[in-house]
Formats: sequence, C-alpha cells, structure tokens
Amino acid sequence: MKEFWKYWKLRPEEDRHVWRFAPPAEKDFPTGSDRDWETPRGKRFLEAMSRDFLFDKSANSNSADRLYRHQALELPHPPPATATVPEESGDPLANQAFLSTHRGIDFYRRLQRDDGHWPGDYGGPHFLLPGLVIASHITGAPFPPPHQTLMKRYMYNHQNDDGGWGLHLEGASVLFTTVLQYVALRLLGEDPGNAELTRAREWILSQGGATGIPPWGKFYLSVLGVYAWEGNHSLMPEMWLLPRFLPVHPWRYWCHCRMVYLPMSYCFGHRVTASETEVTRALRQELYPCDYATIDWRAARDRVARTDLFHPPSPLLKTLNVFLDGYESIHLRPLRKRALKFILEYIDAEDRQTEYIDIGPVNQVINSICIWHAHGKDSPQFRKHVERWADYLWVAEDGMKMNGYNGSQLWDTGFATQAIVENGMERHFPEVVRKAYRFIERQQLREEVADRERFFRHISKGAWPFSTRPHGWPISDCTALGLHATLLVHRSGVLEAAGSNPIGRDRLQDAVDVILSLQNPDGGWASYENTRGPAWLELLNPAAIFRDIMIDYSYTECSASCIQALLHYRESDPRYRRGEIDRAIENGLRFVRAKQRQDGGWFGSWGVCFTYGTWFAVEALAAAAKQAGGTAALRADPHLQRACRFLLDRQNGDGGWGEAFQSCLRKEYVPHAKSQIVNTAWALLSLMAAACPDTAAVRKGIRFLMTRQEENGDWPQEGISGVFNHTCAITYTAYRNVFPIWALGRYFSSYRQDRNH
Ligand code: LAN
Repeated sequence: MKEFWKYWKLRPEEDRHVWRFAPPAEKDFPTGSDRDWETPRGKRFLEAMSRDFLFDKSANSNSADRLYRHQALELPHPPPATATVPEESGDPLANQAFLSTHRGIDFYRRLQRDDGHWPGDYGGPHFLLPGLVIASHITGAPFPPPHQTLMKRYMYNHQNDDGGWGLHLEGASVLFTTVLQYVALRLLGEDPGNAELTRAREWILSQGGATGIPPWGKFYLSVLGVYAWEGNHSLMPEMWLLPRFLPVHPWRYWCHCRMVYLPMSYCFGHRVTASETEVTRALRQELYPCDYATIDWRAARDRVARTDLFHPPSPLLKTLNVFLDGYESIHLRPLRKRALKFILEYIDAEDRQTEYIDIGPVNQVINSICIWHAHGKDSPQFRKHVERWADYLWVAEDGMKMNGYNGSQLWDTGFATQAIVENGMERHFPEVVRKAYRFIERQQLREEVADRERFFRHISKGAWPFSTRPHGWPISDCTALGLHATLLVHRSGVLEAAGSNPIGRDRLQDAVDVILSLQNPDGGWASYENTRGPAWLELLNPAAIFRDIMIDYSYTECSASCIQALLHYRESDPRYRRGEIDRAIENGLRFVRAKQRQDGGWFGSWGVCFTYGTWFAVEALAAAAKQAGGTAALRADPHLQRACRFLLDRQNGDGGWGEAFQSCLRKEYVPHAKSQIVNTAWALLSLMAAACPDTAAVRKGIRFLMTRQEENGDWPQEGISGVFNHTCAITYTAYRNVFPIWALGRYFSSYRQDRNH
C-alpha cells in the first residue's frame, strides 16, 4: 500500500460513495485554503501524491480497485470462518471447490460495508470525467487541488501510446475522448508544451482537428466556448412540445438518450456559453489546424473523424437535419420560450426525483450547467448538484475517475447474495447474507415519483434500481434481481434463525406487478421502460459514437432475468396473478429462444459478450425446463444442447474461456488472448445450469478457476467485463469475485448432488 493511498478514504455513508481526502493530522502537509497548495511545500506534496498513483497500463489497462480493497481489509473483521467440507463426497475436486468457494467468500465478506453492500470501481468510459471538469470550469466550482491532481493523474495514466485516448479503458484512440481529455487537462492548468499534451495535440491535428469531434463533443466544446454553436445541428427544443402520439416525440426515446438530450437542448436553445478566459482563448488556437476565425462551421456540423464513426448518419437523419436547421433560422420566439420553460421544469423534476443524482453521469453534469445558468451559482439547487458530483467520483490506484453511475450497489449486492445462497453457503456466512438482505430490502422503491405522468416516468413502486433508492430509476432486471435474491434468502431460513423478519408479501407482489408491467408485446423486457417507439427511430441516432441508443429495446439479459424471477416467484406464491405470470413466462421464453443465434450463443448487450448473454438465457431456459420436467427435461431441451455446444467449442486448452471486448463491436465471438476468470465463470455456470453431460470440460474449467485464485481468496482483475451501446466498456470490479464464487459453489453443490443420486 503506497503512502499517499492512505489519505483517501471512502466515507462510510449508507448508500453513498464519497471519497474524502484525509491526510493524518500529525503529518506535515498543507491544510486549509487553496493558497496553501500553491506554496512550494504544497506543490511538493501534490507531486509526490501524483507519483504514488502512477499506473502502468501496458500489461493491463484495468486497475484492480486496490485502494478500496486495502482500506476494507484493514478494518477489524471477525476471524475467518473455519472451513470443513460439509459432507465428504468422494470427489476430491468437489471438496476442493468447496474450500475454494469458502475462501472466496471469506475474502469477499471483508469488502462488504456494515450497511450490507459491496462498493466498487464503476469506471471505464473516458468521456465522463472531462465533462465534469468542463462543468466545474464553466460554473466556477473548482475541485480542491488534491482532487484535481488525481484527476490529471488518471487521464495521463490512460493516454495511449499514439497520444490519444480510447472511448474507454481498452479502446483505440478516438477524437471524442482525446479532445475532451486534452481540454480537461488544459482547464486543470496543464502546460500545452508538456510531452503528453504535445503528443495529444499532434494526434488531434493529424485527424484534422477538433471540428471532427462527434456531436456530443461538439456540444461540450460549444458550451465551453471553444467551438461555435453554429457548428452543431439543431437540437430543436420545440420537439418537447410535439403531440405525444408522434413517433418522434422524445418521450419515446430510451430514457438515457431522452435525459441527455433534454439538458443539451436547453443549452442549445439558450446558446449557453462560458465566459471567455485565457485558457479558452488558447484552446481555440490549439485544437484546430487553422485560424479559429476562418473555420467553416456549417461544414463542421457533419464532420466526424473516421476513428469515431461507429454509427454513421442515415440519409433520413441528414434530411431531418436540413429541416431542423432550416427551422432554427426562422424559429418562433414564443414557442421557443414555451419549450425552454418546459425543459427547465423537466430538468428540475428529474433533479428532485433523484435527489440530484440524476439518471446517469452525463445528464447529472449537463443538468448542473443548466441549473447554474437558470437558477444561479448560489441557488440551493446548484449547490445540491455540486454536492452530488462527489457520488460519481472514485479513487483507485490509477487516480480519480468518474463512475458510470452513482455506483452499482444493488446490482453487485444482489448477485453476491445469489452466489452465496444458491449453494447453501449462507450456513457458513449467515451474517453476510443477513446484512446484504437488509441492504437489498432498503433499496426497494416504495412509492411513485411526483409528477410521474407529466414527465413520462414508468411506475416505480415495488421496483429496484441499479444503485440506490435515492437514485430511484426502476429497472426491469434490477427488479428481477432484487426479487430473486430476496426470495432465495427467504427460502434459506437464514432470517428466521436470527429472529429477523422477512419483507411482506405485498412488497413482493409490487415487484411482480412492475415486472409484468414492463413486458413488451414481443415477449421480451427492455431496461427501464417498455419499448415506446418504433425501431426505425434508430435511423435518427445522431451520436455517431454509440449504437442502439434511441429506444429501449427488448434485451436477452433483461428478459431472462425477469423470467427467472417470475419462475421463482410462482413457486413461492402459486396464486398471485397466476394466469398472467404463466403467460408472461411463456412469451418471455419464446422471445429468448428466438434470440438464440445459429451457432447456439446469445449476444449480450451489457457485458462482454456472448458468454454473458448466453449465461442469462441458459439460466432462464434451464430454470423453466427444470420446473417443468426435472433434469431429464433439461438435457432434452434442444436450445440448451446448442448452447452447450456453443460454449464447449470455445473452451481453451487451459480449461478457461476468454472473450474480448471486440465481440460487442463486431457482434461475433472474438477470443481474448488469455482465458478470463469472469468469462470462464459465466460459461461454467451455463454448462452446469444446463446439466451439460460433458463433465470433463466442466471439471477442467473449475480447475482453471481454482488455479487462478490468489492466496487470500481474491481473484486478479483482468479484462473489462461490462459494456453499453456496443461501443463503450465499463468496469464491474465485483465480477471477479462473485462469479467464480458462484460457479465453484454450484460445482460442489449440484454436481455432487447429481452423482449422489
Ligand atoms: C447501465 C448499467 C446497468 C445496466 C444493466 C442493469 C446491467 C442492464 O441489464 C440494463 C442496462 C443498464 C441499466 C445500464 C444502461 C446504460 C448505462 C446506464 C449503464 C451501462 C451504466 C452507464 C450507462 C449510461 C448510458 C452511461 C452514460 C452514457 C450515455 C450514452 C448516456
């Protein structure tokens, strides 16, 4: 543990991740005012701290969340539970798998907070932190120098050899994030003549300069005043006043898309532009190969660098842009005023409904700019916004990053609970499970948001969010996960043993109601809402850098999770809405089966990639088959057989599976150079769920997971596991613990049971 790592502490606040800079009082370090940091002593301190966060990404660009983990491991913990194999099975591998699971949980429990959840790094995308730095610059709300130091360190750590930055940790350089890091580093006071920025600038200029940045980048630069608003296509604020029945009304968009374009159109409508400063004047010179005054902004509207064109504009979008831009030049003032008024009301409502966390890292930041513009720097609303910036920041050994959400608390805790309870491990770790249960229970959404219908929100009561209750956006598969984990804990008897009450049936029924309400006519489930718009809306996706953002599609993973939860629920309460649940399950299964590809795998949209999608689908199909006809039905299911074939064909010689992020981009299985723990665990979970007869393959995989386990019970951090919108990867640091624990546990419990029968 490096000296300066110790000065950063994750505050033990329930449900909130806030990193505090807390050097020890006795230490000779500058305190108090920012001016202290300007002294030679202050500067030396920051430089030394920055050195402690140097991170070599050449072997692996993913950090291992070492700060949080060190910190948690240092806390006093009850002594390790003793592990004795419950019933010797005669299968040495099963006994070893038990001990390995036990060791895995014994380590992982030490990372659990008192409130029951597991915090973790949720970084990965490289376009988030610069947005926040730009917002803090524009609104005159700077971060303290120690924070700035670690932000800069993070950005430098992840610069690619060619001088640019990827869209995410493992990505090749793109103009979008390269220009944004460059700008952010300059706003944080970095010298344009230093080696790193010189290389970055050369890379930018070699791509033709910042005019080729994709639309979201054009937006940020415009607000900062280093790119003309005229160089953007219209974001027509009046769109929000269109009649709701029109297919292009934004209420039909995927909520993340809707909630990002909302504050963007506010800024566009008001042409919000930061006041000019020395650094913004300099940026106007540095970012372009020609004189800023001579740039043809109209032509720049359509320019997107080749490196960044993941989703080229369709002819329909180009035509629409002609109309929107045409309208912009003649727009009616009273209408514009009305539209901007509604937009501001909507932004205010989103802020209130989420306690200023907002749905995600992009709209949180852009809303901050709008709120500063509309209500002023001293307004309570703006102050609340700034306070929430902290919830998105995370410190790891590679510096300070911005997370993709205010955490993945419910998601990680739900999976951890399932991984432990499914295989009876709660008998060895009852307290861990009880604490997790209480956390999950507290995150269930208990009421509807205010002004729900006016602001196009789906029902929330009974649902679970991805992170925490204050965030409050309900999600289909998080609801399924919350419900499933809750039911598993109820069934385990661990609550009764401690005289602790389970949550009431009404709350479980509320969750079922939400799940049923979210099913789409195609039988599948989307993420936050029903699919509200036609698929052709994707032709209007203007982002260039992201795919499938326009509507909320039915996804294999979300659908499979909802099916599993309903199957499980039906067993526990066979009467409640029985006919509807039966039908929902049937239609859901049909949807999942139809998504299976020729080769037997399923594409995963939110993880890397086919091993992820396949795991969800197989769990749902297997649970259904098992309920209907036991293990014989499982083995007879042709979809499951094909799924097993798909996985077996991709097993590596060392027994593991490894899938690269490129699978998500190319939509075909791209092997990783090395077997990956997380992919291996998903593949093994699938094979075991499907009762794959090739037990030799499973055993080989199990051995692989065990040999990769570290002495203390942890597993190493390997490649990135999460993804969104096909192009951007995101870190799930919990996966390296939860999924191997789960797979090993399943091996010793289910395989041994099978053989005993
Ligand atoms: C997430 C995180 C959770 C994820 C699952 C629940 C795992 C998934 O099954 C459904 C989709 C969901 C909710 C999801 C959607 C996209 C998110 C919100 C993210 C990956 C976290 C960050 C990302 C968000 C869109 C990032 C901001 C970027 C934009 C393009 C707006």
